[in-house]
Amino acid sequence: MDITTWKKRLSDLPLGDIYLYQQVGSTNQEAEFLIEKDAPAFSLVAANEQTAGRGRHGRTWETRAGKALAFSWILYPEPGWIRPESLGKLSGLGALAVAEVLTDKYQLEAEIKWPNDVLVGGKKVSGILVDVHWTGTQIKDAVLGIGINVHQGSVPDEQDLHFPAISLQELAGRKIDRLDLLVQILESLLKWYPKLTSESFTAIWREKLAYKNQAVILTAGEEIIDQGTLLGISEEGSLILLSDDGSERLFMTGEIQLRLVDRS
Ligand code: BT5
Repeated sequence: MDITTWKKRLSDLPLGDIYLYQQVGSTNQEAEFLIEKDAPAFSLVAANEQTAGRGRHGRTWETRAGKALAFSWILYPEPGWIRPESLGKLSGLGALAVAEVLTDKYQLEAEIKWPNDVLVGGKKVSGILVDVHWTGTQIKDAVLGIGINVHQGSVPDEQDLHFPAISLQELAGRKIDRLDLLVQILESLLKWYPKLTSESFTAIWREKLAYKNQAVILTAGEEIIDQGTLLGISEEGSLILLSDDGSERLFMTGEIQLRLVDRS
């Protein structure tokens, strides 16, 4: 990562401050430190390598040097798009921006595996991690972290994965420029963020939802929470499941993991 070139190009976008690192523990963690030092809204934190990249619920996310994109976007409640009831949509925002770019710019059929993964051909190419910080019952800030496997060699060894993964380069069959990809995704984030509470946002998110009308299992850790047919996403971003007992249920992001039922 040539920090000078990256900074110059990224400065054309309406972001806050731009923080670029050759190596950090986690860009989401770094964003938290920068928020404490009053980093402005829409600041970007990106790294060439993460040594302690974070997934959800204490899991890890691998970002090998020079192979992937790992970045975090700093958001504050003003000017009013993030509210407690729209927080469930922030993972969707990240996933939607990545999926939209993969489809529009790289001609790939990208799908969103609720709540936070982007899949192509059933394999994970990107993961999203949203960290929200509160002051009492008020949202103080939110950090939207996005990791994307870009080049060959970015995908962790199979034994370290719970779910099959792939790189964008393997999918696209051509060389990918990480800076172009980052700019494209930021443009999509900037476009969709003001529409977070609009119906058009939910509509396109639903359109890109993986496993629609398929049999799925919802788990939390080792525990099966529910099983049924995935119907869609509610206006607030909850998953709608037609449970096998016939009732329709809503699930908020929380600890929940989703997988297809293997009918083979
Ligand atoms: C995620 O968690 O998918 C969220 C990943 C978010 C990463 C970004 S990078 C920038 C920002 N800074 C951070 O520190 N994090 C964010 P989850 O659904 O919990 O998936 C984690 C699981 O994915 C792990 O337990 C591994 O099995 C697998 N995994 C780890 N690294 C991977 C990779 N590079 N590609 C695909 N799967 C991976």
